[in-house]
Order: sequence, then C-alpha cells, then structure tokens
Amino acid sequence: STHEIPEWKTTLIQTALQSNILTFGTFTLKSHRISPYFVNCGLFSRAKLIKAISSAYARELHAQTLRDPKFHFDVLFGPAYKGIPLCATVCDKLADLDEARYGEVGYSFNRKEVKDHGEGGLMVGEQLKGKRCVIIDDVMTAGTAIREAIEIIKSQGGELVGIIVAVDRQEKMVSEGEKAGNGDDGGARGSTIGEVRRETGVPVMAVLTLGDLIAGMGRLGRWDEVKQMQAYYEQYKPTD
Ligand code: OMP
Repeated sequence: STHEIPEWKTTLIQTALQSNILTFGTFTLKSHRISPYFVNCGLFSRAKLIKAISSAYARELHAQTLRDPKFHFDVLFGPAYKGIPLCATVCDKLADLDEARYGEVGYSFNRKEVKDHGEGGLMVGEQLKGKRCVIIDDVMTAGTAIREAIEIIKSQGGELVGIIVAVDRQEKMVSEGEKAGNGDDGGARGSTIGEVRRETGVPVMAVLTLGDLIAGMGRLGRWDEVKQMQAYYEQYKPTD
C-alpha cells in the first residue's frame, strides 16, 4: 500500500495499541459483522490518552474550519455514554487552540434515562434549540449510533452542521439481510460515511480511517495485523 500518513497519526495508533484501545482478536460488531480488530475509545481514560485524542479531534475540527470558512459551530454534542467525555475535553482543547474563535463553543450530551426530578429532561449542558451542532462520537461502522444522535439533535431543534468520529472503519452499508441477522449477501454497496454525507449534507470527519490504521500498523512493522485488517477491508469495502 502507498497510503501515507503523518507522523502524529502513527504515534496516535501506537498509543492506541499500547493501551489496548486498538485490539486484535475476533469481535462481533453491533452490525453483527465479525471483525479481527476493535477500537475501544472508552479506554482513552488516562490523562495523556485523553489529551492525545481530544487534541486530535480539535485539530481536525480546526482544519475543517480553515478549509471551509462557512463551517462554524456553537455546540459539540456528544451522545451518551462514549461521547460525554469527548465533547467536554474537545471543547477545552478548542479553546487552547484558538480561544478568540472557539471560546464560546459549548458542549451538550443526552441522558440514557430521563430524570423525573431535579432539573429533569433528556439533555445536559448547552441547549441545542437554534444552535449549530457538531456530533462528536467514537467509531462509525454502519452509522446506527450516528443516526440516533442526528435524531436527538432534530428533536431538540438544533441544526446539524457536522459530524466527527475518531475512527471511520470504512465499511459498506449494512444490508436488510444483515440487519435481520442473515449475514452479508456479498453485494456491492456504498460507504456508511458517504451515505451519512448524502443524507445530511454536512461534512463527516474522521481522525483516523481503517486505511490509516493499516498504514500505521505497517509503519510499526505489525504485518500479521496488517494482513488481517486488509482481508477484513476486502470483505466489507464500499464501492465509493
Ligand atoms: P455503528 O452504530 O454500526 O456505526 O457502530 C458504531 C458503534 O459500535 C460505536 O459507537 C461503538 O459503540 C461500537 N464499535 C466500537 O466501539 N468499536 C469498533 O471498532 C466497532 C464498533 C461496532 O460495533 O461496529
């Protein structure tokens, strides 16, 4: 493969590997696909790991801001549970990057269970009504988690302007048969990320893609894992 990645991506992949955030084995995904690798962003749970991942998200959001002057946002929405530390820590990192630009950006997350006492409600943090919202989530495979987050923003009257994840697994969409538990039909389909882009019309950003993970593992000399990931990619690669 000739896919080139910047040094910071290799470093981030190495960090993820050392802390078991990136693991190898046999994993059943939410989509029922069986994967030889899994990314557990819940393990970005120590100071230097939080710092590494939140800085990477903030840098990608800032890069998008510089690429497209019309891209700006008021709130980072982090869907429960994995999105909760992400939205708060990335807000902090954005202020570190450029406080004049991002100092007023807020965060917001949903509760999984609605409270019936105290402040009540489904949401914690900034109100989304009339706000320009970016969804910040961990991993995108078939887009189910992202679609749930889109629905929450809609129901709160927010305007979706972007989506960012740590890892885009670069998989084709899930077929009806797969959803019903019958396995993949081997049919050619477009990517999840492309479909979400078409459906929403907003930029969908990823800190790392499966291609980046493969390139990074190659740089680290982990050829067994490279082969497993390449085989998985061949099985579920999208047409676009
Ligand atoms: P989709 O909802 O199918 O896009 O899958 C994404 C979700 O699956 C993530 O929010 C995680 O909860 C989980 N997941 C991972 O955390 N890491 C992976 O490597 C793969 C998955 C997954 O099940 O697809």
